[in-house]
Amino acid sequence: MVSFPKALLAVVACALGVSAHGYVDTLNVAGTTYSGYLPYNDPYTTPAPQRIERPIPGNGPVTDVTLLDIQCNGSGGSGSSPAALVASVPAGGKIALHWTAWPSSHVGPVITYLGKVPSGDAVTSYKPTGSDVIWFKIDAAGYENGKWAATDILSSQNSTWTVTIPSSLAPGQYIMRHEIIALHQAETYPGAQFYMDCFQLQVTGSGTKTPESSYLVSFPGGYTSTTPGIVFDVYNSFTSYPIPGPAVWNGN
Ligand SMILES: *[C@@H]1O[C@H](CO)[C@@H](O)[C@H](O)[C@H]1NC(C)=O
Ligand SMILES: *[C@@H]1O[C@H](CO)[C@@H](O)[C@H](O)[C@H]1NC(C)=O
Ligand SMILES: [Cu+2]
Repeated sequence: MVSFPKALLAVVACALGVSAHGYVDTLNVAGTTYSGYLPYNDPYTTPAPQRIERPIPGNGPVTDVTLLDIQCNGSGGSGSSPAALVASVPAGGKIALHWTAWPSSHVGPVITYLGKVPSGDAVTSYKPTGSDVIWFKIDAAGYENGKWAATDILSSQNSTWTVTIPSSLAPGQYIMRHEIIALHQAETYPGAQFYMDCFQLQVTGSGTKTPESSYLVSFPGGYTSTTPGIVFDVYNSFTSYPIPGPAVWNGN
């Protein structure tokens, strides 16, 4: 039997078409189920379904970390458009995100950020610019005990990733940026594939905290071609993986 290098197999799997990648198709926010934005249905449905998720052009990745599309996808470098709806979640509440079929070749981390909407703006109209330093990490998993978060762990959890809104978080409107970084072609830059979905949240409760500036990044800006973990060779031996971006904010 002919054997192919694993890297080549991953490229072939990716070229097989739309079914090869993924996005969040459904999510549960503190007990209420919502559909994600469905890129192959919503644009063709009249009237257009109202979502809590900002539109994405398809199920493919962004690979250029300098584009505004690295925030929430969008298309053509212009970034995301706001969605009509907002989901309510109490500080301390859970959000379970279900991904469509995810190829086992697409190993990598699963990372979730929140971005606070500036006072005076509404999440249903706010378009963060590339210099808005608002994004902080609330959850991140990479490679632990020989398992990758985006493949081994996600598939063992019914393709569902659950994040907890920090219980100390101050109420207000936030954009939640949930992403998988697929590393199967990340030996050079550009190569890592960024699959992100952004959801509009109203956080309720009596929290009083927001992270200090050392936890905050902009997108673009939060990742560069030289950020550890953006270039990474998953086909050579390694024992750990540096998850890109700022430290996870622990709520203090
Ligand atoms: C992200 O954007 C790119 C380029 O605009 C597009 O090809 C791709 O399908 C999008 N990915 C997702 C997950 O929507
Ligand atoms: C897996 O997730 C889907 C989507 O949320 C859900 O409809 C299904 O019931 C789940 N299956 C199990 C076994 O939990
Ligand atoms: Cu792919």
